[in-house]
Amino acid sequence: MLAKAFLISALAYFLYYLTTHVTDYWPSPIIVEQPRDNEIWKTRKDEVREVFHQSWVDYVKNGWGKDVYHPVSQTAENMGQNPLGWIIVDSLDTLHLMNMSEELKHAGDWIEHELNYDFDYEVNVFETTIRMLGGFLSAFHLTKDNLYLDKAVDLADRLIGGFESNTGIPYASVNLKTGKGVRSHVDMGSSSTAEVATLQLEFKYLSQLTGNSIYWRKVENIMAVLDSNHPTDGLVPIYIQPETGLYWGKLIRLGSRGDSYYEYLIKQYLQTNETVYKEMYDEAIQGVKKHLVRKSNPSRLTFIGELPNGINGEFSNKMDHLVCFLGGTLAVGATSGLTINEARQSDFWNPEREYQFSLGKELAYTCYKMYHDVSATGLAPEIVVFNTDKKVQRDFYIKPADTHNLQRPETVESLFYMFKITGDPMYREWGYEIFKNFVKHTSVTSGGRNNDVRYSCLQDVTATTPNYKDDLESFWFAETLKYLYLLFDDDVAEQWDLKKVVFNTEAHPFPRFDQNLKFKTGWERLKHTSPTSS
Ligand code: DMJ
Repeated sequence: MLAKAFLISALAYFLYYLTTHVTDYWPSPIIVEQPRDNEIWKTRKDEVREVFHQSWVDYVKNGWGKDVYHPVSQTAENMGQNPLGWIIVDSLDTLHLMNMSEELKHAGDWIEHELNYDFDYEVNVFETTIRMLGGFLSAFHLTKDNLYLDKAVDLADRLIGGFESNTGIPYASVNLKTGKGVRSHVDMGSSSTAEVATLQLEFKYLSQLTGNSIYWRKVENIMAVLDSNHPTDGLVPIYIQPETGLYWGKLIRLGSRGDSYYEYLIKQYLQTNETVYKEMYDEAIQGVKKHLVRKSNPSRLTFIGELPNGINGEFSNKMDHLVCFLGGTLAVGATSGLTINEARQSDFWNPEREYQFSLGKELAYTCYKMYHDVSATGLAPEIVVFNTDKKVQRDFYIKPADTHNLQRPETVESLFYMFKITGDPMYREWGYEIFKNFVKHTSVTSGGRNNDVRYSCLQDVTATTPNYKDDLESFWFAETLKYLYLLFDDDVAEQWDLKKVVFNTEAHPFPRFDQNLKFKTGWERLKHTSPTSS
């Protein structure tokens, strides 16, 4: 027994001696260092930056200054006779976020010396507002460079002519030189509801910056006219007539032409704290719950369908990828930009907010599945149709005309919000999976002028061989890569913090106005008498 104890202590001493005295001669054990979580996400964030950089360098080399770029053929053109800065202005704040200072300077110089909106050309009021005006305003917010504010004012003064209808509901387009509004050439001249109700953050911020009330008054009037239609359960048809201010047609959906009406209700509230918009939003979300939410079979994925013939018409199981903005918007609306734990402890927390938050979570999952379940690429198509038939064992199918992927942001946008609000790393993992699939299937690596790596929209996410669309949307730079970068980012600067900023629908961050509101809503909701529509 004694001998055994002696042997054990001798061995222990021997080992101790070896490790403390002869380490130089002893091979050190191979310790595989597991990268800490934040290192993994820093690496992944850098991967997003690298993809942005490759895409950007290719655009600079082969399409610089042009509004429309084709990354496969590496050709480019403008939409009109002169450039609008479509890609450059939309990308300013992402260049700033990713610390690409040389590229940002290059962009700023081009804007200063080459960009002039004084030409005879009709632009879409909404697209030009969210991308160009929004791009200038967030660039000003981040850099405080007056160049961007001056450009914003010049552009806004041209766009505002498009609001001069009988009712103040903007026409679809406006001539940049004359400031004259132009009715849509289709849909009986009506404008899209989402388009006229997605100008408010931009024009209100401009009023707040300049002290000029005109921008604010014009856009809040639109909200008053829309609300005076008394939409049933807060759900609005997707067209509106500028001359009468009445909704046109019956189609209700949260996809194309309807989407950001709902988004800007809550975002106007987040921006200015004006309760009238929160009231309208809550009403609309109640309407969504009552009329549009369904579960798929077999997995019971929550989805949002459409009502082609209005509230009392039949239900359609179709859901645009565009609807995927809603998950994140519901979450940030419910918590007002706080984390879920902070929000649940606040005085404002209530069952309605809890419902909105949980619906947001369910939708974010559904939208992730719209990527994950497409086996050929792991990328979502433009539109899916959900299955609610108990006999069919497939949650959704894709019609042949809807198989394309425009590298849209809505799903990764929602994952960004869900992660910031819940802190659950699962959302980052989902985002990374989607990012890797974008890299794998939308990168173009062969041919072209310089053989550079670049990224393109796809024709068909169900095809196993690359099927490029040869287009690059400016929101690839402005939104998709920005939200992915922010999703993986652990040190978000204040200028990007959800408690301090609200993102416009094109992912341009504007400050939330706290106490220093220069203007206030000047209209009140009217009592409902009878529903109106043309
Ligand atoms: C963007 O221009 C905006 O996010 C808009 O609200 C919807 N469509 C695109 C992105 O898909």
